Amino acid sequence: MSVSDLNKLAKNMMRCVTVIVVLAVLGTAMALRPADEHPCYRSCDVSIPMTCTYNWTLNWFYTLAQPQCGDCPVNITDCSNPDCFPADGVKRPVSLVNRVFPAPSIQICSGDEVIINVANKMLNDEGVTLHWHGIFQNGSQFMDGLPMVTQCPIPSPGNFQYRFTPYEPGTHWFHSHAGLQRADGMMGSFVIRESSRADPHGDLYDLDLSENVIFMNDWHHDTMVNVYTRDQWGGGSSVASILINGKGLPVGNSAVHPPLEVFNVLPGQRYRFRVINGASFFCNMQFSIQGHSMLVIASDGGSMQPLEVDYFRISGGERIDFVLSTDQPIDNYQIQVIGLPCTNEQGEPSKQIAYLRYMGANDLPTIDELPNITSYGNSSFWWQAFPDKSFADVYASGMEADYRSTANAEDHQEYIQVSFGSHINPSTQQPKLYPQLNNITYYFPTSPVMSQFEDLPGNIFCKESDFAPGQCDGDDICSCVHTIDVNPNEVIEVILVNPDSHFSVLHPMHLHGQQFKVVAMDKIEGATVDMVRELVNNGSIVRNNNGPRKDVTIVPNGGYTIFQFQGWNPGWWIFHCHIEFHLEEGMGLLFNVKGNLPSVPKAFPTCGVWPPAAPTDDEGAEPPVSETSTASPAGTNGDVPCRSDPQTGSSPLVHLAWIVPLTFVLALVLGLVIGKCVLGKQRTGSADVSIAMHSAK
Ligand SMILES: *[C@@H]1O[C@H](CO)[C@@H](O)[C@H](O)[C@H]1NC(C)=O
Ligand SMILES: *[C@@H]1O[C@H](CO)[C@@H](O)[C@H](O)[C@H]1NC(C)=O
Ligand SMILES: *[C@@H]1O[C@H](CO)[C@@H](O)[C@H](O)[C@H]1NC(C)=O
Ligand SMILES: *[C@@H]1O[C@H](CO)[C@@H](O)[C@H](O)[C@H]1NC(C)=O
Ligand SMILES: *[C@@H]1O[C@H](CO)[C@@H](O)[C@H](O)[C@H]1NC(C)=O
Ligand SMILES: *[C@@H]1O[C@H](CO)[C@@H](O)[C@H](O)[C@H]1NC(C)=O
Ligand SMILES: *[C@@H]1O[C@H](CO)[C@@H](O)[C@H](O)[C@H]1NC(C)=O
Ligand SMILES: [Cu+2]
Repeated sequence: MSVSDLNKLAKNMMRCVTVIVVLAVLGTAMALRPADEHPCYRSCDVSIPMTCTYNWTLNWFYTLAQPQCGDCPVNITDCSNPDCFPADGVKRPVSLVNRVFPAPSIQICSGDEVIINVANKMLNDEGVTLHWHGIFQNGSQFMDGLPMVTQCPIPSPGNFQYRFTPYEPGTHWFHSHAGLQRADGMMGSFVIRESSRADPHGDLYDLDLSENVIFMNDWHHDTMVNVYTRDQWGGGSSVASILINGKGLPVGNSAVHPPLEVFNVLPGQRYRFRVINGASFFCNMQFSIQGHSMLVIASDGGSMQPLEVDYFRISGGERIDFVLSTDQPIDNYQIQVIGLPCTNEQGEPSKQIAYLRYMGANDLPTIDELPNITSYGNSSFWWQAFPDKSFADVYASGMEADYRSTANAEDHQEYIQVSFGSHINPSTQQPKLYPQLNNITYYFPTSPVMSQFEDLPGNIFCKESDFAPGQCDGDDICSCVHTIDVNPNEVIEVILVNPDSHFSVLHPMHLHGQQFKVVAMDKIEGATVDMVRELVNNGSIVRNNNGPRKDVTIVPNGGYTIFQFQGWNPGWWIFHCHIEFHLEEGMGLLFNVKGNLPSVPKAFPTCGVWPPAAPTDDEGAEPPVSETSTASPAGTNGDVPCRSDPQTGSSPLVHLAWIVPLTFVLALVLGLVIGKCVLGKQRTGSADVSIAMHSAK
């Protein structure tokens, strides 16, 4: 052996020692990992796909339950007792997953298999389905969780297993899609991470922690069925308050002080925050943080060109991810949320605050009532998400120049009027406003159309063209299982028109099964379908082919929104308003994307009417071609380990849940390194990088 060989060997030995030391440190940390973090919450830089199992029980429960809540909210300590849900300090029944709100968060890496075992134990025999909002279900179409479209409601008592492998990174969420249950608490966050190498914004943030999810929702002091029936037949409804991660102060009751949500941060870091608006009412929300600007990097899982803003507006169903630099003086800062245009019982905009607390700041102040929060801008423009940015800035901001479609090569255009139609209510003989699409009230089929198509009479389906012009514009209500066919892989351009400029309601429209690309959006004087058609046809509307990829979009009240998607994912995918009453009253339709569906899972539950309806000629829709297809897409991440990891902090042990699989991988790396050491071969720098992998900045 030459001297230089000896030097190499010594260097290699040093590397081996370093790896062993790192493994020892990680092993210790692993032993300290809190038991309540799911093992699937981990760094996705070195990711071997995992199977992530969650056992969930769905129950009716109660805010400030006894004995769980003890003296809460009088004694704040008691409010953090296990199973205590203080909400905004007002007692009411709630329907929850595992008795927590928001529901347990799912935090996985792209390509993990997710298994959710659901036990429905709702006492009043309510059927349930859970929908995974933002997840395409490509290859697992039957898991979309839509009652009477993809599955039968899970009976109570009853069990169902959701099983799918999602590849779409981003901030997503899940919620009951049956009846009005979501508003009573059955919802939570679903975060899919990818390796920082795969994330186009991976170098813009240092920390991406499970605790930095901000789940917001409107909150009512009664069950949603009571709120709804009162609205329909008793008169009036309002939003009592807003919750941030299930916490908040009530309005107008300074005697009650339930705890507010606190996000603890270290100075000098760049945190990725993930905001979800889980609203059930028409509660767009304005979001801002005192003293801080935010760098918006993604919405609904689609990456955007980074956009620095002081505040943003987010509608029900939407998600916005931003990077927060903790570069301000050490202090407590209010995170301020105000509902647009949802108002509380006092007729004021609903609002809430949480705290951003720098480590080392003074104790949080106790406040008796919520501060006044300014709602910025002219209410005519509340549909704009980023009002201090020009429309062109935002809608030119998608990261992919083209989302699986060629520029402007729309094979197929559909105009959809999103509006309230005035029709005679058959039970009162009085005119009433019905939320509709193309003047049609959607109703759900009587058996799941995807798994029991042959059990459905063909005459329940319809298309807009089945009606004479004006037929659905009068006293009578047109209603059916409204469908629009999409041919395999065709690009479809949807032009949404909302003529209701006289209502302040902004409908957040959500598509299941894929993302779309928003290419244009504006408010115009006297918007009608005919007028927008003329503008489209005479070339006055400029489409933006770099529009963001999203799964929820607002339609301005008195305006239009244009989006495109491609029929690459076969299935029956609902497109609906995310305001809960509006969907239940019929503001939805099904896109029937033709193509080969996987075969129906063995022994999949069935349901329907009895006696069965006599089969009629199929007027509205074609049965999907059924073909066995079990292939799942190959993972694209996890093949190259080793690089600075923005997802994990160095200090709080809470964030070390990823260590189990990581240790396994590092053990493999160690094996390799030792092998190389023993063989005396020179290595390149890659082993060093793996050591640097979790170093926090
Ligand atoms: C879920 O429940 C099954 C059956 O009771 C049990 O075997 C499994 O360990 C549970 N898994 C988790 C993650 O709790
Ligand atoms: C609050 O409750 C905790 C435990 O239930 C108790 O130890 C503490 O003394 C109480 N604090 C006050 C101010 O009563
Ligand atoms: C909010 O504004 C109103 C009217 O401008 C004022 O009366 C009230 O005191 C303010 N509340 C707070 C908490 O500042
Ligand atoms: C808000 O904008 C509308 C439409 O441009 C305009 O008519 C109205 O005057 C504005 N209101 C205020 C208070 O500026
Ligand atoms: C739908 O309503 C609009 C007006 O809101 C009307 O112009 C149109 O003819 C209606 N369509 C049908 C099919 O009734
Ligand atoms: C397109 O149609 C609109 C509405 O009729 C009209 O105002 C506009 O001038 C037309 N533009 C062109 C380029 O023809
Ligand atoms: C959908 O799944 C199929 C089959 O598993 C796969 O080939 C295809 O790439 C997937 N499509 C997308 C867009 O992920
Ligand atoms: Cu709506």
